[in-house]
Amino acid sequence: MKVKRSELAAIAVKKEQYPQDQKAEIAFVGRSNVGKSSLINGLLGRKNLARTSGSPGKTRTINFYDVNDTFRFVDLPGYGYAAVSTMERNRWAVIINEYLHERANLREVFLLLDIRHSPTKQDKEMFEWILQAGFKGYIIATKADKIAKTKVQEECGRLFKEINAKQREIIFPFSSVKKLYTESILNELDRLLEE
Ligand SMILES: Nc1nc2c(ncn2[C@@H]2O[C@H](COP(=O)(O)OP(=O)(O)OP(=O)(O)O)[C@@H](O)[C@H]2O)c(=O)[nH]1
Ligand SMILES: [Mg+2]
Repeated sequence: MKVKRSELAAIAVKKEQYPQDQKAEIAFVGRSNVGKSSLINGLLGRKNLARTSGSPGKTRTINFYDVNDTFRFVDLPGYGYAAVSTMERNRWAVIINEYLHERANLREVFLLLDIRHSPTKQDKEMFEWILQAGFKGYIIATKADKIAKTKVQEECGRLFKEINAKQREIIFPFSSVKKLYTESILNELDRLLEE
């Protein structure tokens, strides 16, 4: 896939604010700071379309990005960010869950995991939900530039085991800093949008 056009289509916290059409949507979920917004920028070849930050809790709304006028990437708030109040965390959880559970446009959900860390309880629960909801269970191992290139496959294998995945082919490494592995993710997106 070649990304020719990308633009912010909507910012939402409740479903009345979601775009009102039938475009297929690909959503990215994961812990705060794992690299969801950076991944979207990387795939789109944009520097700062999705806002990123060194401190967790940057994305607090659902941000919809139109791609080539044919489908959308959906950037969600992260979970598991300890430094905000319980009330704020619950508010984000409601925003995320309402989108994931009720959005008819949602075609696939990608779970992002930091390649250097073990999945948390929340990561495992999210992955279980993704599979049980009938999605394929794509995983993206982010920040792959932080480890040696020769270790990337091994660490992907470890993450894969720790999250209890079953098909070897659905984990992709990614680095937004070194712009590595973008092609394979875009190719997979092509395939799944054609289905
Ligand atoms: N080294 C490295 N740093 C990355 C990579 N991806 C993201 N980061 C950094 O990680 C931090 C968080 O990135 P974001 O993309 O804002 O993370 P997020 O998952 O959208 O975070 P929230 O919006 O808070 O949930 C930023 O400082 C990024 O520069 C990567 O592939 N490699
Ligand atoms: Mg973000």
